[in-house]
Amino acid sequence: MKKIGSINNVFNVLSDPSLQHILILPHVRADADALGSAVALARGIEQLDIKSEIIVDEEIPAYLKFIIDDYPIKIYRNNTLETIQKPSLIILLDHHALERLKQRKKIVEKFRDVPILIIDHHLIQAKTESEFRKNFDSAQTLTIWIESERSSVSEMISELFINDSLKCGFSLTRSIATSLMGGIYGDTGGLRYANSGIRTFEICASLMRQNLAINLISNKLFGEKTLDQLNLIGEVLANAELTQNGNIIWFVVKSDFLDKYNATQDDLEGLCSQMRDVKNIDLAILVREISSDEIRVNLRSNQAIDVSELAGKYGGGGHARAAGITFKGSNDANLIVADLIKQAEIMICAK
Ligand SMILES: [Mn+2]
Repeated sequence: MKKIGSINNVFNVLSDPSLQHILILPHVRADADALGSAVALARGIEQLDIKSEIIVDEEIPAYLKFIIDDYPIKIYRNNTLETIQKPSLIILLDHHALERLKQRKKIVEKFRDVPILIIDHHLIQAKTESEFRKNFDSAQTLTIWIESERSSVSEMISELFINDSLKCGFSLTRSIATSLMGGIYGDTGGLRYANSGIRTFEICASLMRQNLAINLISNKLFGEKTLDQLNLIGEVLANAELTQNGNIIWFVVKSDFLDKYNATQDDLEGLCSQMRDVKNIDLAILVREISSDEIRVNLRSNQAIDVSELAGKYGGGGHARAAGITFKGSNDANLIVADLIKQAEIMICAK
């Protein structure tokens, strides 16, 4: 399914005068889009004199600090569950599955009677809305706005600020516009990917009226790499392997590889997209050994293959051109690659 609900659902929920405190939960390993949309939405909600709170799973990566612009984001700790105040609404942002909250899933489970609002742009595996709703506790009121053809959730949240006919009371500031533009840029690779539509450009034009420093946003997201990071990319590209047809490129990042370059998993963001930049590549696969019992796979593609469908075969998901999978338990990275390539080749041939 590509779409459930509409922006009007969000408007109706946010206009409820009894709202006092809204909790915003972006997906685990929050990226530019998840954080940009969360901070913009939180600031918009505060303009309505409603308290808002963002809780994430891990520290904010340094290169995304500009998107936060000093907004006080809370990081989930051992005592969070005991100390957290009961919200009047929980918003799931840039995802639509409780599993993508990781440890914060416990918050939703604790507040079973608190309504949930979902705002997302990922493809929906369920065939119907009622099938989708079965993934949630039936006691919980669920309001949904999912549009999988949107470039980013930041694009969707922008509508709340710039769509005058809505009259939601949000007003755009330079700080909010920077967060939103950062989110849109993050998910579209700087407006280069196929997910950038006419509406994306119209929204970017509206955001630019806030005198955004687009060069600084680009630099933070795509530039400003240390020499170690660039050397790491160099080694990945020098050693990446190609299938016989030359249309699938892949690389396995072992845990000791990162130590060599003083790198962290954050430094691998965007790397799979760079592998896709190789000419005539239909699919790029980056396999990362996170720990002895976790392997994470990034998939990037061109029109030859829908990687959200490929990821779906392994319990992962995402978008047509960018998706991911997490394998838990002890797995052999090379066997995972071999199987992914086999499945991908079948899908590419069938097209
Ligand atoms: Mn996104």
